[in-house]
Amino acid sequence: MKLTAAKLVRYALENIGAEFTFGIPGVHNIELYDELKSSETIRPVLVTHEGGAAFMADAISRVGDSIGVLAIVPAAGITHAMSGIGEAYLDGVPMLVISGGIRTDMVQKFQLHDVDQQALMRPLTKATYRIDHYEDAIPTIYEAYRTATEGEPGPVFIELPANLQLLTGEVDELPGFEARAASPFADDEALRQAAELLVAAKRPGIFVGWGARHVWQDIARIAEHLAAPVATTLQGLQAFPADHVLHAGMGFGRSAVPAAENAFKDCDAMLAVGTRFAEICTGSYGSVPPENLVHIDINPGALNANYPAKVAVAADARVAVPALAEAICAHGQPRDNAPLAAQLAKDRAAYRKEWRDHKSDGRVNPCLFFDALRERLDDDAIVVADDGNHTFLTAELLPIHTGGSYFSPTDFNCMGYCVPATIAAKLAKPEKQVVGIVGDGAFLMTGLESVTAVSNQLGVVWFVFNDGELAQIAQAQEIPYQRSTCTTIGSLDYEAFAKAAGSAYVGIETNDDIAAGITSALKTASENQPVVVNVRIDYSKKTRFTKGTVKTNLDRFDTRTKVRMIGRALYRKVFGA
Ligand SMILES: Cc1ncc(C[n+]2csc(CCOP(=O)(O)OP(=O)(O)O)c2C)c(N)n1
Ligand SMILES: [Mg+2]
Repeated sequence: MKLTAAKLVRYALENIGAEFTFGIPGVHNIELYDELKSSETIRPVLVTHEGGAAFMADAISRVGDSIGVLAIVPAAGITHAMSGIGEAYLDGVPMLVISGGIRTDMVQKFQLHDVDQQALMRPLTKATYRIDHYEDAIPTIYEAYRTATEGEPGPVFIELPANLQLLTGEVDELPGFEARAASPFADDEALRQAAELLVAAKRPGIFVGWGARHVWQDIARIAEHLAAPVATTLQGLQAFPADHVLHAGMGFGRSAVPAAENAFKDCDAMLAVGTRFAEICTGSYGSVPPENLVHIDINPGALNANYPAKVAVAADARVAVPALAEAICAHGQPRDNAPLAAQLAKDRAAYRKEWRDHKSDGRVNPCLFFDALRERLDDDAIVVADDGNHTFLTAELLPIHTGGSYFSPTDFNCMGYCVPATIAAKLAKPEKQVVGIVGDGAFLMTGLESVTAVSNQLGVVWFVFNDGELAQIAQAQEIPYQRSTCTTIGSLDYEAFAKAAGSAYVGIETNDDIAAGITSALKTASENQPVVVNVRIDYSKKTRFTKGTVKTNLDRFDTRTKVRMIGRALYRKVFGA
């Protein structure tokens, strides 16, 4: 039969269960868009900027039941989308990036969008492909999907030249998709050793990342049997529910909340699952796990990379952790959890009190804001943060409950993620509440994507933490430099912006406005209208994460550099910056 490659790609995307594509059409993918329009199972979503499209595809993969797919033009679409592709790459999120390609059947040079896309995409993806033959179109999409989803997931790039989309070519058959069976392998001997090491420890602790999000119940069994506190990474905030009594908080060292710092102080063995001990979750490597480390990760490259493990298991947590839980629970009786649970509860309450007591001088106290938000959110609400001080405030002060989701741009650390990601999360899970916590600087980057939420009638709420600064960086400048540079941002009239872009608007100016403001925003969103909430937040109290991590970075300098830095800061303090 003779078919266009656009039709073949649509067929393959339908077979792998893709539900949405994100992007902007152009002459190089116009045929693909026409095919997508005819699909009964795929919804092509138009965005305002391909950077937003990539963040959306990433969020679909994180919360949805299908893989996030980009349908974008070559070169310009690719370069715009790179930020979101990079985020998915470093955060281990599957994605299919499908761009058109210049015509391969023309002799003329200097075609529109003619750059080496394969070279652009190679460092940001697990694999890159170009479909040059009709019979390769379907198998290439299937192979790309397997590569994106197997092992440590990540984005994969497929270039589809315009001529193959437009013209028909001969294919013998339309193969169906068969998933490869996941490997049930987990090293039994290693798991036995891991169980012995953890059971023998006096004060074992557990540290879970994004890779552990499917096994929280097994982690809970292990924690309860061993009376071990459970700390999470930033990406792993949803990997263990904050309403469990043994939940300690984000991180485990000096950059962690007090409950976690105290609970892990004398930790003599650690079980780490689905984390790479990367920079953020270790507070710039200031949090060091004990020598008796059991490390389980699907990526063998993450094991023994930053910290040596006594027992290293390269396996999917879904295979290894249930087996480890069995092995641990077979050892003796469960320990008494009550003293640890009581200590954690006390530390948690004390930290919140410290925040609530903080005077916010006519602005909004972050803890009172998160108290009120938690009270009004459903347990299974989806919370998306951007990157900045607001991220760490969310991590420290908004408990993510059982069934809830939290995610934010972590290891690529790309500002501008939140607004597009909330839109996709709501598309994937229309029945759930979806809220974004976004810095005012990050909102300026992708806030116009709110237009996409309006045109798709998506009731999401963006709580814009309006402090007038790129605070996370301003804070990192103020102590060592005694001044800040290029971190005061231009002001935006949020009410006028919301009106212009078609969103509803709510202002939360002081603590007195918090309860009514959140209630009204959530109500409007439940009526399928997006809402911009201008939260005049008080940032005068720093997070534990910022304080701990700034200290760690200063400590790392050699004496000469320390003297120079301190000397400069003192001079500026005395004589002015
Ligand atoms: C694309 C991009 N540019 C710059 C940075 C560096 N950066 C990290 S946090 C931050 C400040 C973010 O400011 P805002 O969005 O207002 O959030 P706040 O820290 O004030 O809560 C900056 C500039 C980044 N992570 N990503
Ligand atoms: Mg800000």
